Amino acid sequence: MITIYHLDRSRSERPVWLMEELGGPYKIEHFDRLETWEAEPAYKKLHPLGSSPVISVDGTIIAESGAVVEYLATMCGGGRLAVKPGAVNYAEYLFWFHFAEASLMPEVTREIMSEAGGVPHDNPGREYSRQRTAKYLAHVEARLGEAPFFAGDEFTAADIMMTFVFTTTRLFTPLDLEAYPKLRAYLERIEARPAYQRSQRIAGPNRDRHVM
Ligand SMILES: N[C@@H](CCC(=O)N[C@@H](CS)C(=O)NCC(=O)O)C(=O)O
Repeated sequence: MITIYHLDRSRSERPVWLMEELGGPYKIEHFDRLETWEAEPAYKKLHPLGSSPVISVDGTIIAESGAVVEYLATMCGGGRLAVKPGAVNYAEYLFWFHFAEASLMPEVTREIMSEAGGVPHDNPGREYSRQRTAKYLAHVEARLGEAPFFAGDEFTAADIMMTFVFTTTRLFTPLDLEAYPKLRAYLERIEARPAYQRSQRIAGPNRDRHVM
């Protein structure tokens, strides 16, 4: 049995959405953040990293978004949300799947932390980070001009990795998407997906506490 330990307003939206795309089955346990935004102590005890997401699969604990999403995409639903080695778009799939947490999210998080810590906007580190983010967003925009989804013609787990950066994350920092029309159109397509909508009712920032 798969249990998703969902931390409020966090990356654990990803596995919930993935399992909704696949039609389950899974269980969910909800956890809150403290006023400092840290995860509540019970969440910290689930894994030594103390960060979201964390899932358990038949008693085995898995943390870190990429590992969690790759595990579920490969092991569940006949692997239909993972692109297989040898497929023509395998390299694109790998790139976007990993780019989300390895490159894009660290820059966006730096901006969130800088804002929260009152770092001046003209701080050199902050400016460097903003330049990198702009370069990354231009790359995202170019990709979405070539293909409807990050890995190509089909929706895959790479979309699940990428989307969180542009949705709930933006509650924490004002990432302006005005200059990225293809990205905005993509997000509209994503937000229209029934499974995404279900996952938001279950685990989104305005979740319906009566659902799961
Ligand atoms: N790269 C990690 C980042 C994990 C992470 O920082 N998660 C945040 C939530 S989105 C968190 O747990 N924050 C609360 C805390 O660290 O107490 C991943 O993708 O799993």
